[in-house]
Amino acid sequence: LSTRPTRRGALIVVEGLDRAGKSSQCEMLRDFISKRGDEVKYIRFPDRTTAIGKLIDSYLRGSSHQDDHSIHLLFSANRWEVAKSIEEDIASGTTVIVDRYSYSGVVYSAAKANPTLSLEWAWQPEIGLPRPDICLFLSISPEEAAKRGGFGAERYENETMQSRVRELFRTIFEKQQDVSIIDAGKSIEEVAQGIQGAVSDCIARLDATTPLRKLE
Ligand code: Z5A
Ligand code: MG
Repeated sequence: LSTRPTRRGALIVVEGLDRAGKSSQCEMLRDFISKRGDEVKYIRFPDRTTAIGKLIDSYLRGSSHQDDHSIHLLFSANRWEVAKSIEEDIASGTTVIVDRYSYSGVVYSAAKANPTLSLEWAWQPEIGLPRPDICLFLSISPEEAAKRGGFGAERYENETMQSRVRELFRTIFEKQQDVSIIDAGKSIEEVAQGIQGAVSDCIARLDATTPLRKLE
């Protein structure tokens, strides 16, 4: 009988602006980790399938209105509703890849420049959520992003929002630890290689005694 404790999974977050290639890279990373022989799951926020997610979806599509604070708290609640299951997966050895997380949460809300919705206010409901072992920030210039198709029809897909979001991501990631900035303007394969290198290093550093931390 082996007494070796199960090696816990890693919590990997992929963040970035619109069209940075987050979802494409999350899928490739899932396949890469799976080929290494590790259990892996890929989830995304917002999770539009839950009851809260349906409210968010309708808001993003412009079919319903929400107060800025109210929609912010719904995005956060949408993470809290799966926080426990993320922790359980990690504890049982499954690596979890997350497409957008609390960082998108605070940045898009604060970008609305609502006088009572600061970055600090926006961060409060995120405190206590599982903290990523690594956050990959896919950085892309507005020019590169535009080559990948113009703005879509959803609520935040316009020039003013996107440029404020860009500034705010820079502000929060300057202070954040465990962030790896990836140049997402390169080819899909080059970006994937950069991500795989950063993730392999992160996984190699984890052992069964490194607990999953919480956002603070
Ligand atoms: N939001 C919020 O306000 N609060 C929150 O708490 C959260 C989110 C979690 C919806 O998010 C909105 O919710 C979002 C933030 C807000 N608003 N905005 N803007 P979403 O994640 O559902 O949005 P999305 O539409 O799925 O993702 P995306 O950001 O627009 O795209 P992406 O996932 O980064 O990119 P992609 O789909 O992988 O690739 C885009 C295209 O580029 C596609 O045609 C690819 O084939 C192509 N591509 C990808 N990589 C490359 C490279 N390297 N070269 C060339 N072409 C490429
Ligand atoms: Mg996406």
